[in-house]
Amino acid sequence: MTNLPWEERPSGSHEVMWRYSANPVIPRNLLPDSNSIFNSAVVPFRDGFAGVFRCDDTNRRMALHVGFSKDGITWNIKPEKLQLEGDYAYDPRVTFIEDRYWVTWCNGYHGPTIGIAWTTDFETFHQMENAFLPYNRNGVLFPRKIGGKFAMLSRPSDTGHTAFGDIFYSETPDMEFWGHHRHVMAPAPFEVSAWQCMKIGAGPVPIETPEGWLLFYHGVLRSCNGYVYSFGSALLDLDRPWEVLARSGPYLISPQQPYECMGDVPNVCFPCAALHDPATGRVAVYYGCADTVTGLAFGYIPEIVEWTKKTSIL
Ligand code: BMA
Repeated sequence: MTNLPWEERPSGSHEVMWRYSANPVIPRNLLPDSNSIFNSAVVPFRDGFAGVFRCDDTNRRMALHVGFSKDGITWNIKPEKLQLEGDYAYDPRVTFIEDRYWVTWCNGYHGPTIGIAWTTDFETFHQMENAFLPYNRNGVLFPRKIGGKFAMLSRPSDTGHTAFGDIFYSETPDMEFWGHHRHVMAPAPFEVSAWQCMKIGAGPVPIETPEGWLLFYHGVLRSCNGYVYSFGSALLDLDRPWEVLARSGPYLISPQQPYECMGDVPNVCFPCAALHDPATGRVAVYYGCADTVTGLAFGYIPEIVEWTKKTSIL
């Protein structure tokens, strides 16, 4: 994929990942009645990109909307929400596996759990059964079968603003019956890596590299002023992804810019999607900023992999 949104590392910068200079790329009021558009997922589609966006409306109802873009930066988001079974829908991820696009999201069914649907055209969506019992969030599919099964990372939680959370792995032969649950990662000890010491959750669809699955994940610190969401990276074993090979001690991106520090929920950087170009190693990560707008950050996969190993806290 050569047409991914991209900007080179600013001269003089030593950051492993850097922000797009024109962030945020999606304003909160792109739709006539949107309060905020953030924590959203995009994939290559036809000669451009398609996405499933978290749009909270001005009733503050959470729903998913489809959008299309030629360049990954300027988006045409449909004003109609996706019709899905569930009390609410938020924090989508989209994965292409074999012959179709799979959407996972946090679906309201007696509390949050993981909804699943597939589409081939981003017009018609076929909703499956929820993957798990409530309560769960951050369901993220791998982009191919592993050991002959579809595989998902998720984060069991509670009904509220969960003050705990580990990442688990589950698999299924048919996208309906899930099992073989494995523990992947717990929050880090406070004195080792505090940005990820309260809870963690998978972000974008993992990226396959020769060194393992590159996983961007968010981590939460509880400060005296509330939760702070940053993101870092881990490498998971290609065949046994519940085995963590490396895990960054420092964060890659933490809330520092005004649009990340100010908004409906201050101090949140929450990644849900990544576009990458295997030939050049470039990666563009879409992340929700302050639960209000959507931003982009860039990096080179080989550099991020090396940095993850070099800074690993394992
Ligand atoms: C999490 C989810 C995310 C949100 C984050 C920060 O629990 O609700 O959608 O971005 O909190 O508010």
